[in-house]
Amino acid sequence: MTAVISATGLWTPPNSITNTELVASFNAYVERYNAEYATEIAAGARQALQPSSVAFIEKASGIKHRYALDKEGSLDVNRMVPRIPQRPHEQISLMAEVSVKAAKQALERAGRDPADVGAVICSCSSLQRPYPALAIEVQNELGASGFGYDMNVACSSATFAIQNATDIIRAGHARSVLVVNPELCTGHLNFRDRDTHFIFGDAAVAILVEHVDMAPPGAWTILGTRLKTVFSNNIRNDFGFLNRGDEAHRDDPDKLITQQGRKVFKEVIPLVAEMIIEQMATMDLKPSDMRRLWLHQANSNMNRLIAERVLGHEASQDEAPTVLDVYGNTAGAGSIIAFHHHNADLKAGDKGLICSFGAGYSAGSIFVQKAG
Ligand code: CO8
Repeated sequence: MTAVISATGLWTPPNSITNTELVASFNAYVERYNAEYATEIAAGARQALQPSSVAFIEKASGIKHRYALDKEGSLDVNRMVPRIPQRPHEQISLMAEVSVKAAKQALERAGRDPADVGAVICSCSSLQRPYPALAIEVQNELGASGFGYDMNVACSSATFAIQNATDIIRAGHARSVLVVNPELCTGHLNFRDRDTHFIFGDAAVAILVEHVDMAPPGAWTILGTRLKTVFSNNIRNDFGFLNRGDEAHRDDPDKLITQQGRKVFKEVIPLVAEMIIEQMATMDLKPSDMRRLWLHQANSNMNRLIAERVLGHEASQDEAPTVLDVYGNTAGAGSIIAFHHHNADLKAGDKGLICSFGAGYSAGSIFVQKAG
């Protein structure tokens, strides 16, 4: 056992949006759109938009609220995009700022001096710029040593980065690795799309992964990791620097997240459940050995079905805690938020699983055991 999770940190935006508020904004937009195009809609030349519903959202996803960077701009029917003023180069960039907030909490919880951190990985669904790497800005802001780099694996960004951190430690390149996972999902969410407008929220997490010799009290030993990817277009975002080469399509809806939710639901459940069960067999772990599952927070029905396949019975909230109702889907941060809020009560020797799944498709599992 080479590496441990020494501590985690969480940054949550100050404002939460309820389903009622979100649906009111969306339905006002629908009403206005349908009135504006009433003649074309009546002539069959254009499709009327359908309203959203709180009851559908709660039944289909389990989401009740989500935190948002800018509630007002996201809900303003004349805008429906968060207001995020551009910052001068001299000021810390937004994604680095929220990462640093989460990171400081993780470092403080571990009692770690930032100068002892030897590598920073910033891993998330969407990076606000290609370079310089946000991780290097975070490294600089904290006064960490060593090196930093960015990576992106959509909803599996945090778990893939935890495996990278473990590999860095195993190879001896650094002994203390800070993973930050800033997920400002409302920045790439289409608040005018009924199928996705309710799903995502904003948050940032930090995970301090360290050599076992440095483990503070309450650390979690990393017993094993596994990553899996299978290509799929069912969750896609085509935003990128090449878009400027085709002005006609630069602002098409596919430059924000689009997904075939039902297909994702059906295809990802078996993929993830099989991956976990196979790894448990390899590690000689029985379902009864698993004290808690901290699953990716995309959909409560998906989590119920995955947990049931892994444990062999319906999981209680204690066995597979949900934070989705309060946070919505925070992409890579979801399983870590669940872990952050729900690991302190476990005892030394208890085993659990942090598991992510999402676009790519990508899935990552990190088996952990509470150290003595
Ligand atoms: N209100 C009312 N009705 C609605 C709404 C709404 N808001 N939305 C859809 N409907 C309608 C549909 O149009 C459909 O109508 P009809 O039957 O007439 O065609 C009906 O409701 C049923 O629709 P669905 O079959 O789509 O409903 P589901 O029960 O499948 O629920 C979900 C939809 C909630 C999206 C569900 O399928 C789901 O959660 N799937 C899994 C999705 C998932 O796990 N995605 C992973 C995403 S995470 C990731 O990797 C992305 C990373 C990048 C982050 C980016 C942040 C912006």
